[in-house]
Amino acid sequence: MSERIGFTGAQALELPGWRHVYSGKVRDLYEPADEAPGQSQTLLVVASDRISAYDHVLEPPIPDKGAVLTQLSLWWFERLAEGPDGVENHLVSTDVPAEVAGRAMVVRRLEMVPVECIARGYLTGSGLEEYREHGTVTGLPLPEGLVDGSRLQTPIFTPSAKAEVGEHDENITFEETARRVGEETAQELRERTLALYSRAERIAREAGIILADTKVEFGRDARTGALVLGDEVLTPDSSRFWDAADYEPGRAQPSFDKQFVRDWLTSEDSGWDRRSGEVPPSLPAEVVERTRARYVEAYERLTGRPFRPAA
Ligand code: Q0T
Repeated sequence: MSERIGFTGAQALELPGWRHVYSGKVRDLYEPADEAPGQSQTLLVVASDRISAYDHVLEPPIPDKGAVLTQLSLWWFERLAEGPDGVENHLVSTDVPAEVAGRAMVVRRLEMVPVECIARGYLTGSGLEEYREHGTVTGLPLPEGLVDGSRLQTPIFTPSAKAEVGEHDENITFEETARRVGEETAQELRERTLALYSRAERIAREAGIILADTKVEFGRDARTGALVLGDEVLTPDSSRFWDAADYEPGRAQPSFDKQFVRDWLTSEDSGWDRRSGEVPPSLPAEVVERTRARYVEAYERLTGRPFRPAA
C-alpha cells in the first residue's frame, strides 16, 4: 500500500489524532497518530472532492463529491450486509474528525489481496479492447459480434493487478490470479465478486441505472482469516454507471457522472488536446455544477434518499 505515497498534487489534511500515510488520485488514507506506523487496527479513509478524467486529476474539485461517494458506499455496505448472503465489510465507524465529516470512514485494517476484483455485465473499456484483439476478456472467450456496450449473457470476473506508478492496472487471467493469491482464494474472489455484482446490478436496474461493471477489493482479517470487503464500493469512481434511458449498444455509452467533463475537455472550447501530455485547463463553473448534480442524482436515484451535505 506504499506504492503511491507522494502522489503529486494530493494535499494531505492536518487531522487531529491522525497521521497521513497514503494518497491515491481521489482518496487519502490516515492512521491513528498515537500508534506505531503500520501497526494500528484501524485506518481513516477520506474521500476528497477531486475528480479525474483522461488520467488527470482536474481543477477545480467537485463540491460534495467525496461526501456523496462516501454516503453511497455506506448505503451499499448496509444493503450488501443484509440477508443470509450478507457480505462482511471493513467499516468500523463514521465518527470522524469534523473537518471530514460525511466524507470519511474509520475502517478495519486488513491484509489487502493484491488483485482488483472486477465483474462485468457489459462489454466496454479495456474489456472491449481485448475482445477486439483476441475475442476474449482476461482470457475468457466471448461470442462473436459483440459491440461497445453489449450486454453479456452471463457476467464475467475479469481481475486486474496494480501496475507501476503512472501505468494503468493490467487485466490478468484467472490462472494468473490463482498464481498470485492461491487457487482457493482466487475462486472465492470470483464467486464473491460475481454474487455482489448480480445483487447490485438488480438494485441499480430498478433505479434506471445500468451497472455496467464494478471493481471491488477484498482484504483478510488477520485474526479470523476471513475475506472482508474493503475500499469503497459501487460508486461512480469504482464502477461504470449508465443511464438506462440513454443506453444504445454500438457506441460509447455516456458516463452517468463524468460525461459533461469529458465532453467539455474534448470540445474545441477547452483548447486542450488529450494526447498533448499537457495539464488540462480548469473546468468552467457550469461544468462543475452540472457534474455535481449528476453525482447527487446517482445517489438519490439509487438510495431513494435526498442527499444532505454534512453540517
Ligand atoms: C487498506 C488496509 O485506495 C486505497 O486507499 C484509498 C486512499 C488503497 N488502499 C486500501 C488500503 C484498506 C482499505 N480500504 C484496509 N481496510 N486495510 N489497507 C490501503 N490502501
